Amino acid sequence: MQSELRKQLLNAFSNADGEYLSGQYLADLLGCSRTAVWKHIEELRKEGFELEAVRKKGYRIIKTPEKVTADEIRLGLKTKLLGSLIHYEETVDSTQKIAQKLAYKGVPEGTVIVAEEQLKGRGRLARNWHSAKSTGIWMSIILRPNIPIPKAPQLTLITAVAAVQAIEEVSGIRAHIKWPNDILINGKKLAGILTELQAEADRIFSIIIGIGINANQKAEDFPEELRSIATSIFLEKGEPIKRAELIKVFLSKLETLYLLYLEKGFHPIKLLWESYAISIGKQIIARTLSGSIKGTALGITEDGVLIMEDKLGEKHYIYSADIDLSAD
Ligand code: BT5
Repeated sequence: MQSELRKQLLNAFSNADGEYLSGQYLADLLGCSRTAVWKHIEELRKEGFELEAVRKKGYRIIKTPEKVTADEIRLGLKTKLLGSLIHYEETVDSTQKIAQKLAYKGVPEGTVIVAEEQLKGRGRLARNWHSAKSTGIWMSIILRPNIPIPKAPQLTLITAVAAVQAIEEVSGIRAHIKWPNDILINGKKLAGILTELQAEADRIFSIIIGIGINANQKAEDFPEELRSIATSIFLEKGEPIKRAELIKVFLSKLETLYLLYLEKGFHPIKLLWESYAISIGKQIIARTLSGSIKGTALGITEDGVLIMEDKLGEKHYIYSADIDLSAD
């Protein structure tokens, strides 16, 4: 966790927009000594920030590290709710696991857990999520919406819209959503979402949204078995992106959509979601835990449930499944 002082210091640097800030100015702003300011500056340098110190002028940030530390995300973050607390670790088993523990402890809504590397990143149904070091975004977000339990899967669709919007803004790449939780580009998986619930009786305690976005992987960073089905922004665009930048834009998009959802319900999200979806109108196979259904994807309901029609004209409502788009 980061200190309040560090947050203020980084806010000051992001507001200064590359201008120098004097040691005295920062000391007054933070209500601490100039030596304490200097200590914080040294900490930032250890994290990989390059700070220039010029006599009589002060400090300015000239380069930020290609890391996803709390400080790096905090610098210029425009959200109010998401990222109010940022928990960063270099290596974890799974950010979801840490989020579960923190959520039980009662950390504030909007707490973000992010890591450079996951050793046991997980997908749905206990599948693995490959999370190589410092290549992608491996992150969990704790939310506490006051909604009935059956509506919780809507958060997956909201997150997917935010991810597509953020990826497009940062990289120029227009990805698509495959219901419910896949972000695809040219048929390959660029990102995945895992929404987990902590609930008791009929009350949601917290919803933990996990998102993995492949950012800067080269082909050889993926294990053999994923190379034909996974891709990264780097592989699609030919140049790397700053992961912290993508996180900031993503959190900001997610916050806007989440607040819209709390105020107006799922309908406005549904319309956005449909504009990014690829499965609609196509022949698909939905593999559910109780068997497979083949048919045409007609769309989603006002609640985000997938509607399919089989060849006998019978409609099916799919709450949870893996979708195969390659059915004929
Ligand atoms: C997902 O599951 O797509 C959800 C992925 C969520 C990952 C995030 S990272 C932060 C947070 N912490 C965690 O531990 N998890 C979340 P699913 O729809 O079940 O897809 C899993 C399948 O995607 C695997 O069986 C592989 O086929 C494939 N896959 C695994 N790693 C991948 C990667 N890095 N890129 C693309 N595909 C991958």
